[in-house]
Amino acid sequence: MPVQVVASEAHRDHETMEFARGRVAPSPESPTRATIISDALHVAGHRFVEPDDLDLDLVHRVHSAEYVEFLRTAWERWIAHLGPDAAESGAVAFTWPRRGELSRRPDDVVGQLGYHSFAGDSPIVAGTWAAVTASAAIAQTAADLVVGARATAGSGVPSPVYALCRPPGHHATADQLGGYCYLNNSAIAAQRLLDRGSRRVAVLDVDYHHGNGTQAIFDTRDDVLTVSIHADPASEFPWFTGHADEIGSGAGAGWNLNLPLPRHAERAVWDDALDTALSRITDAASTIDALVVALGVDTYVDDPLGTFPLDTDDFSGIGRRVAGCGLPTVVVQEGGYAVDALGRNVAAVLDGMASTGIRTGDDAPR
Ligand code: OKP
Ligand code: ZN
Repeated sequence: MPVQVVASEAHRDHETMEFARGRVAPSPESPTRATIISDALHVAGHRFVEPDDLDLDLVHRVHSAEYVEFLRTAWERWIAHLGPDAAESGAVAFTWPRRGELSRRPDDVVGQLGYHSFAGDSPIVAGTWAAVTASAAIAQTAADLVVGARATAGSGVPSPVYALCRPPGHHATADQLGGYCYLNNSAIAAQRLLDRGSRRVAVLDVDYHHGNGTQAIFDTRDDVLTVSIHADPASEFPWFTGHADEIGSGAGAGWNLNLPLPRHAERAVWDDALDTALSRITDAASTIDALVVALGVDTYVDDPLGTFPLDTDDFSGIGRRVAGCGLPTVVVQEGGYAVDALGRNVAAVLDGMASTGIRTGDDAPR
């Protein structure tokens, strides 16, 4: 059964360099990633849809206005401040606020880059604003399509909608970029589902890395359950959060679940974590009525950034098990850097989801 895929070409000119593993090199978060996924999903016969215009009010419900304005203007301010030679690196920070000290927002773009980032791996280049707003618009549109399908599906569960987001978003907090993420597409999808009538949404983050941004954005809220399965931050990016004792705070206490796993965890261990995550989401007491899957496939055995052992069949299994929740679902693309396998791994997840026989009112047998 074909799945609706929301995609756009507007990410193309967001292409960055990264200082990592001892050298400056093209970022693994490349335009090619989206092309490879798109090609595989075209071949699989899925239905492509262009995103609607981005609703900036929606973005402001999960990001600060000054951060969004910073993202919009940082590139031109960087070049104006440092001259055309500064184009080569892209706009990137090398000074960050110090722990435990007051951190006032600076006036100059160089200082604001430190204020609005937590990692130096995500430069802002000429094409960044167009790319990040298109990526967020894709998440927004996918949520709208799921809501629209639910309205027409009657008692049936609508088919999942896939948001081919690039760059990814789950590391971006309300006012900081990092980990190749600028706007938090998964949080934007979750907020959209709430704004369109969901009472409580779960975000299930299966990327290899902790979804720190999504956790932070919804930390004090009980209308979004955030769940993340990831490599233990004691030895993996994003390093400082993602531990099991982070459960949310204030009204949000009990509404965050972290399932950190050791590097090189076995498939059975990962599977158990998914069971734990899905039980928490489908627990009647959770009253979840819609799901966002933050889909990183950097858990793949050959991923250059990961150490987990999942293979392409495991990804269809994930799709099947997630669909077994029976919830209206938006799948938002996060990481995945083994470009040769990226297309088939994403296609496998959608295939697994679509094979469970859950139908909308439209295509249900009558
Ligand atoms: C993004 B996503 C710096 C390395 C930084 C960042 C990894 C970001 C992963 N030396 N690497 O969760 O797939
Ligand atoms: Zn990742």
